[in-house]
Amino acid sequence: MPLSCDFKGPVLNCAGRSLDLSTPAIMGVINTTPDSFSDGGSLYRGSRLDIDCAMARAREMVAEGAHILDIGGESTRPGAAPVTPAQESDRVLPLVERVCAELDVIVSVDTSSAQLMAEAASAGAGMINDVRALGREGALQAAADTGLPICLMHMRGNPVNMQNSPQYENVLRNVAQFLEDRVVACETAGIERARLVLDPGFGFGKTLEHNLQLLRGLPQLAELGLPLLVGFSRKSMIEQLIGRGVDERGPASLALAVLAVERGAGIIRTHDVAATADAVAMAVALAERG
Ligand code: 7PJ
Repeated sequence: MPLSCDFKGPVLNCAGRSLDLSTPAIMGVINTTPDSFSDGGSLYRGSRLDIDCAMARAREMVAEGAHILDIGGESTRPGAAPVTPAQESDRVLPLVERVCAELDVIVSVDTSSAQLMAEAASAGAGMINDVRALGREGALQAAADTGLPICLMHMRGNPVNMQNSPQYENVLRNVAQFLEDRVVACETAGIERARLVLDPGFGFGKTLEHNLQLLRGLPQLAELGLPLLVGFSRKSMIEQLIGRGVDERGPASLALAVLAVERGAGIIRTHDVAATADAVAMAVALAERG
């Protein structure tokens, strides 16, 4: 199969920094949670986030080629303890402030909290990434007011119940319809289409078969005409396919990143920036040579 050379994404204005999606961009994940599934607690000393350690990780990811850093403070792992908006802001904002002040990178804030969206934008964040697609009370308005690009992700159910035998009539069509409906809700709230990025939400209320159908169907999702963000990094679909524990899923995550780029993904969300940047650069270089 010839590799697609059809990236042609737009340039997004992320609080004054340009995100050029004419080739795929790398989004590095920084969790300020004590309990995320793959790297939770790695930035903690005792019960507190070690902000210097988090800054060192952020600096390293930028040096490795991250275009965006996605900073989150809510674990969406099944069974994770819920956080209040105040707790989430306490975890995330100090790091957002420091990264914006010290590093030349686009900061994305991974949140469903209207409060944190507003606060992060004031602190200089350049993008909002919401796994609930602005479904929470006040989120549409808060996101609209920031003027920032927004990633709308599909999730079936909520993090507590999402993996209890999720069912779809046709997962690709259902996810596409959900995302289109959220785009319309955004437009109604005053968020222009050109500010939106879409994500099918791999692993969020999906069986292995659903995830595979969505990966196969990425080109159809790309036809919605908006950039696609995908996150496979270290997710359990890798264990289901080739039996790797969470610390051994890096190489398989690269394979998925390359396949997603071939199918039109514009932003790859990853815990492993250097390796993913190389894998994606290789896919792009080959595509450019036909
Ligand atoms: C995703 C995310 C994803 C977007 C998480 C993890 C779980 N945001 N936040 N897409 N996953 N847009 O890091 O594996 O797939 S949290």
